[in-house]
Amino acid sequence: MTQDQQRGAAPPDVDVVVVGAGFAGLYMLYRLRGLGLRARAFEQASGVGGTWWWNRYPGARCDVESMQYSYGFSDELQQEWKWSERFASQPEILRYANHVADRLDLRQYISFSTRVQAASWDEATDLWTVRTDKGDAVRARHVVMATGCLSTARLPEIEGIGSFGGRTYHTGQWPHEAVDFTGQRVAVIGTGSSAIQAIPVIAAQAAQLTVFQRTANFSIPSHNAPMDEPYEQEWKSDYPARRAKARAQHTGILRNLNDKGALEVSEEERRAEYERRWAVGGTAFMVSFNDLVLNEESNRTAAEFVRSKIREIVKDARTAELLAPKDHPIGTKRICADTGYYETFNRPNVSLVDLRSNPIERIVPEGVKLADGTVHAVDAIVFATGFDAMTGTLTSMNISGVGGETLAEKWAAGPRTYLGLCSAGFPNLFMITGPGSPSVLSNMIVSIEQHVDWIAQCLAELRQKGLTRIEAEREAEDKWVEHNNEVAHRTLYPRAGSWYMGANVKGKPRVFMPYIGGVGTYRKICDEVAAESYRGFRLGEPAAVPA
Ligand code: N01
Repeated sequence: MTQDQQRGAAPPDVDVVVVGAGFAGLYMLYRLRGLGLRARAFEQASGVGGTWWWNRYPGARCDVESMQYSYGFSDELQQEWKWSERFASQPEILRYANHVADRLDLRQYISFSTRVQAASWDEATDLWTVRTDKGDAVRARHVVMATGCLSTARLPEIEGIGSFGGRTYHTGQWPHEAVDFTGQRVAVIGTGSSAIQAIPVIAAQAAQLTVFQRTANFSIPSHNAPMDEPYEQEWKSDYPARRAKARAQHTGILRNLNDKGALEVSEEERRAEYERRWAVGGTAFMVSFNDLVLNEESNRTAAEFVRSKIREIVKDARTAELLAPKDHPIGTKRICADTGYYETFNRPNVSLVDLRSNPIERIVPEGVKLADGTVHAVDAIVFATGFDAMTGTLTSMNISGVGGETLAEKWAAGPRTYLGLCSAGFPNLFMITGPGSPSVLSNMIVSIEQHVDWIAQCLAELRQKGLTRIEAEREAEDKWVEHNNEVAHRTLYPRAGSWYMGANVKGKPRVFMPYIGGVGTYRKICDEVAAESYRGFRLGEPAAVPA
C-alpha cells in the first residue's frame, strides 16, 4: 500500500510538475523520465528555449563561447552538434534547444502556451496543486521551477509609454516576425548587455538612432568569428575532461586564468596583459588578474584601461566621456561583450543622450521628452530596460506554502533560500539556479546541469526510501543567506546599483542575490549536503491527516 493510500489520499496526477521549458526545464524533464517518474512541464511560450525563445532582438548572442555554452551531459549531443560561430547567435541557440527537445523526444511532456498562475501546497497530503491559465489543476508530489533568472521583462517607470504614436519593443519580448527599422528614427532606452548588442545592428539599419543612456557600461569586444575547425576539434576530442575541469572553475567556464594580482606586476606588464586580453576579446577580460573584483585599486587599473580604449575608439570627445563608465567598479555590473558598440557612436546617424544631466520626463505621442523640454521625435522605441531578475518570476506566480504563506510574502525583504535550491516553508519545491546559487554569475548551462543532477539524485533517493517530503530547515537557510551575504561583501560587487542587487526595480530590497562563492566550491557544498543525508533538510515526516 502506498503512503497516499495509507493516508486515504488520492495519488498525485504526476510525480513532478516542471515549470518552464528552457535549458533547465528540458534537461530536468529528461532526467525525470530517465528515473521513470511521471512529469509534466508547463511553458508559457509556444516553443522551447526559454530566454532564447524570448530575446530575439537584433544582435542577440551568447557571451560564453559556443563550445562551452551547451549541454555536457550527453557525449552524443556534444559531438553531433556543430556551432557555426565562436559566440553563437540567438537563432542558432534556439535551433540547438529545438534539436535537443526533438532528439530526446521531450515535447510530448510539455504543455506549451500555458502559463502557471498558482501553486499551492497541501500539508495534509504532501502535494502541490499547480494551476494554469488553461484551467489545469494538476496535483504533483514535487514542483521544479525551471523559470530562469531573467524571464520577467521590465518596462521602466516612465509616464506616457501608452501614449506613444509609433511602435514600441522590449528586447526581452521581441516579436517573432522580422522588425525592419529601415528609414526609421529609432530610440533605444537603456545601455545594458541587450542594448549593447542591439545598438550596432539597429544603427546599421535605421535612418537615425538615438541612444538614451542613464548609466554607462563597460564592454569588451567579443571578436566573434566563424567557428575555427581545429579549435572545434580540439574541444570535441577532449570534451569530457574539459567539461569536468569547467565544472570545478569559479564561473563554470574554462578560461585563461592568471594567478597574479594586478598590482603584483609592473605598469607595462599590466598594460600588456590588458592589451592581450582585449585583442582576444570576450568577458575573460575580467580574469586578466586574480583580484579585479576584490581589490579596488586593481579594479581601477582595469577600468582605466577600458576607459582609455573607449577614448581611443570614439572620435567625439564628449560622447567618449559619456560612454566611459565612472560610477561603478568594472565587472560589478554584468560586464558586456560587443561587436562594434563604441565604434557605432562614430556613425553620423547615431547620437547619445545623457539622462543623468537631462532625464526623461515622459514619453509623448511623437517620442521622448526630456526634463529640459527637448522632444526627440522617433518612429519606434526599443526598451532595453532589463528584467525583474532572479525573483520577479517566482514571486509573481502566487506560490503558497505551509500555512498559506506566499513566496512573495516570505521574500519581501529579499530572497531566502537554502543553497538557492529550496526555501523553508515550501516543501517539495525546487528552484533551478534560484537566488542563493551561482546562477547568473556562471555559465548558466553548467549551473543548470548541476542543479538538475542534484534534484534528480535527491528525488531518486526519496523514492528509494519511501519518503514523500523534503523541506529546507529555517536554521540552515538562515545560515546560507548569511554566508551568501558575507561572501558577496568580500567583493566589490555590492558597490554597484546592479540588478544583481535588485537595484533596477523600484522598491525591491537591495540584497546581493546570486552566490559568489564559485561554481566549483558550491558544487562541493551541495554534494556534501546530499552525502550527509541532506544536511539542513527535513525529510519524510508526512504530516498527520486531519481527523
Ligand atoms: O538589462 P540591464 P539587459 N530610464 O538591466 C536602463 C543578460 N544578458 O537586458 O543601469 C533609463 O542590464 C538601465 O540603466 P541603469 C545579462 O546577464 C546576457 O541589458 O539602471 N534607462 C540599463 O542601462 C544581462 O546583465 C547577454 O541606470 C533605464 C538598462 O536599462 C542581463 O541579461 C545579452 C531605465 C537595463 O540593463 C540583463 O541585460 C543580453 C529608465 N527608467 C542580456 N530603467 C549575453 O549573453 C532601466 N534603464 C551577451
